[in-house]
Amino acid sequence: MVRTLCSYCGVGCGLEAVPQANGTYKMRGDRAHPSSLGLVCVKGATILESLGVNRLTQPQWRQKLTDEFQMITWEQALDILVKQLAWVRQKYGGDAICFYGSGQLQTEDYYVAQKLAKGCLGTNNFDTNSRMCMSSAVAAYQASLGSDGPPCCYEDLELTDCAFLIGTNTAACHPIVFNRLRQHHKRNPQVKLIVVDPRCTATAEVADLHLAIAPGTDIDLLHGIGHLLWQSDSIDQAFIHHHTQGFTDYVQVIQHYIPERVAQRCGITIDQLQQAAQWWGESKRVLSLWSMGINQSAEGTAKARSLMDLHLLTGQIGRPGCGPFSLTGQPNAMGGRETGGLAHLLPGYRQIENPQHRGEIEHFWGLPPGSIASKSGRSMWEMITGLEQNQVHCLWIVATNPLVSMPDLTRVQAALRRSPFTVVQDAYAPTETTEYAHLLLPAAQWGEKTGTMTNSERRVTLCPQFLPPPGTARGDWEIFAEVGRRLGFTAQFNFTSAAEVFAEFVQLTQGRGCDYSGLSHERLAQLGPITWPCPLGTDDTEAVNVKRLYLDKKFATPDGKARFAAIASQGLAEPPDGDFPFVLTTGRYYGHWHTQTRTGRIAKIQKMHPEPRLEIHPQDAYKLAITTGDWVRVISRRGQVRVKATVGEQMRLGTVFLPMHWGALWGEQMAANNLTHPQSCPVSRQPELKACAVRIEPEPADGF
Ligand SMILES: Nc1nc2c(c(=O)[nH]1)N[C@H]1C(S)=C(S)[C@@H](COP(=O)(O)OP(=O)(O)OC[C@H]3O[C@@H](n4cnc5c(=O)[nH]c(N)nc54)[C@H](O)[C@@H]3O)O[C@H]1N2
Ligand SMILES: Nc1nc2c(c(=O)[nH]1)N[C@H]1C(S)=C(S)[C@@H](COP(=O)(O)OP(=O)(O)OC[C@H]3O[C@@H](n4cnc5c(=O)[nH]c(N)nc54)[C@H](O)[C@@H]3O)O[C@H]1N2
Ligand code: SF4
Ligand SMILES: [Mo]
Repeated sequence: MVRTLCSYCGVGCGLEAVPQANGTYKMRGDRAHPSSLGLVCVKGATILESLGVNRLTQPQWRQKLTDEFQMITWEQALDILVKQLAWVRQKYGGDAICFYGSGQLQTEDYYVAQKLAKGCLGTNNFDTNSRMCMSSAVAAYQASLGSDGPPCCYEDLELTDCAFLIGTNTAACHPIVFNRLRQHHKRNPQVKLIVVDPRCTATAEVADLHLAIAPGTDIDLLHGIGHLLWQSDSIDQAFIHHHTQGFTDYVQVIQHYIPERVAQRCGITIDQLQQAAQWWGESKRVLSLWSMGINQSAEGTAKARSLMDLHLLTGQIGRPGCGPFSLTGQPNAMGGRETGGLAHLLPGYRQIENPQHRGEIEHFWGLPPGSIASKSGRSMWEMITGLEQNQVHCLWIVATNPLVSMPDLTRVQAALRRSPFTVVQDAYAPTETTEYAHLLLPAAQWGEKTGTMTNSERRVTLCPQFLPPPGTARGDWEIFAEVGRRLGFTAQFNFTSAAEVFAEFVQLTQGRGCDYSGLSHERLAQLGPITWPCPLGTDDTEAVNVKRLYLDKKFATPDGKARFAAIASQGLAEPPDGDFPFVLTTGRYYGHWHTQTRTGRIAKIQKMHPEPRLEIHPQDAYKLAITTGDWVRVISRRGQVRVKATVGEQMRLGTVFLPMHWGALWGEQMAANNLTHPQSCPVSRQPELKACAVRIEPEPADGF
């Protein structure tokens, strides 16, 4: 039996792969895994079915996008790639090379990629889909608490007396977190569950209070709650005095958020607002959970910081059962942050633009001073604009499917068509993105390679290989290391196992907030999953598994005090108007995973969600003469989608919803991102994937 981790969502449930008599494996929940206690959802339960179909098994190459792919050997593929990298670097400089990665890479993959890109190739253009996912949370933790790193743990789900869920459909997207919280809520009738979401989701359905706010009005709501807490003196003066800075400026802002105005802007009643504030004020332990409804916004960092403000105002942090807790989307987006997997980061929560941090890393990597470029690299969208302006000459895409998941797909398609050289390193083919590649590299995925992943509660789990990779597929870190050696950096990339890679990475975290230095593959195999911080020398019994950060109320800022943010609300980047009167919001279904490369061919899941539907309120549908099952056309300033409608009260008036899971391979004009725009949060550079203005037209069934 092999103990491992589910490689879908950031809950990070433990799995056991049990060998069967016929040589196959069966998956079941691992009861010994502290994060999930044996529970799994439909995705974890069917994970093995995702591994066999549509795999990319051999490198392929073509000179032009209009040519057919030719099968080639690894030797030929590496030769083409290394020559191209060396040539581009020499002719245009490192900045013309971009890597676009994913929170689905393992820690070892991430680390070797950082060393290759930022260290050896001298380009900080290594960004990932986490830019569209967690970067607002990262920026908010840094600014408010002094460092990235969620301060809470899953045990807090069972200790809270008021759970405040904002911009998260936890029941569908983090099912086992939701399951734990829901059990606690059911068993303890005094425990309050507040859900803030424009839609009445499966999560909102079981809430004691559902605040169906207008999209983009979160800051109004949060400041409105802050205002009421401050007015009624339900604040923790001692905590504010000893452990925070910026309270006066915060009050300057929230004093204007009077209940009448807030209720009107958010589209809720004053009673609902007061109820939320009252429960927050009365509760001893308020735990807030959030994900994309907060992060994917042109004011995403300000939204997340305004939520943290409420925790600082009431001293609801640094104790069991309370705190601001971001739910990480992908299985190893956390490991990605800790290895420096965004364009402004270096390993160990270091910053590119800090000369001391660069120096430390250069020295450790055995590279001359100045090897790491001094400016942050291109964010995900700046890679697209770089292609548009002929500044990007090599784009290497790994473990992500941007031709479905990025905003404004028409523009992304046009940019990729101009790309002189695009490498796609993926486990599957075809995907919407392989259609735009010159070179395809087959990657071994979870179960076919050994590595570690870190979940939302900072728990690191070893995922050992137990299956052979298909065809000639190789582990991602092995591919990066081989390229590094061929570029002449033999000493830097002489790793012979994932355990060696991990052992090197953890040294760079020693003494840092995210201290992994007491961890090794061996220790994880022996003791099972362990949370960070785990400094070198931590003994096996007590200190291993630190559950919460900031219990001493010393934050990671220079003076140890947390920072209030005092930021006024702005609202949506593209508000509805006469031509585009609806707000489209986008998100996920329970069964499917992102762009369906993994879940799209699993019969059970297909049956659950056979097609995308536009969800619309009955009154809006009535005006447009639409009933459930009718075809509709959804049109934004950038593109169109043609899908069937589902009419239902779960939607707010004036807001419609589309899932993000369907790309061009499933049919023409199905992708939600044909409609979305790339306007982003100025701090986190995360795009507002949760809202754009659209109009809706009924469509004859035979269409087009
Ligand atoms: N089944 C499934 N689970 C997944 C994934 C998957 O693909 N499928 N992906 C994983 C990943 S990477 C991620 S990032 C997470 C995402 O997890 P979630 O963030 O929970 O999922 P979403 O459906 O994207 O969006 C959450 C909710 O935000 C609401 N929302 C929209 N606009 C606003 C707003 O202005 N304010 C507020 N308060 N709410 C708003 C939407 O109505 C939606 O219900 O899920 C992870 N888990
Ligand atoms: N409109 C809208 N758009 C969104 C969102 C939204 O809510 N609304 N959410 C955004 C968010 S939060 C996210 S996280 C992104 C997700 O978007 P993507 O990252 O594009 O989605 P995935 O389908 O998970 O793509 C992962 C790819 O990696 C491949 N893969 C799997 N395992 C491995 C491996 O081990 N190695 C390699 N090399 N490849 C592997 C898979 O085959 C697949 O092609 O979408 C973003 N886009
Ligand atoms: S909740 Fe997430 S980690 Fe757990 S089984 Fe489901 S998809 Fe996997
Ligand atoms: Mo995500």
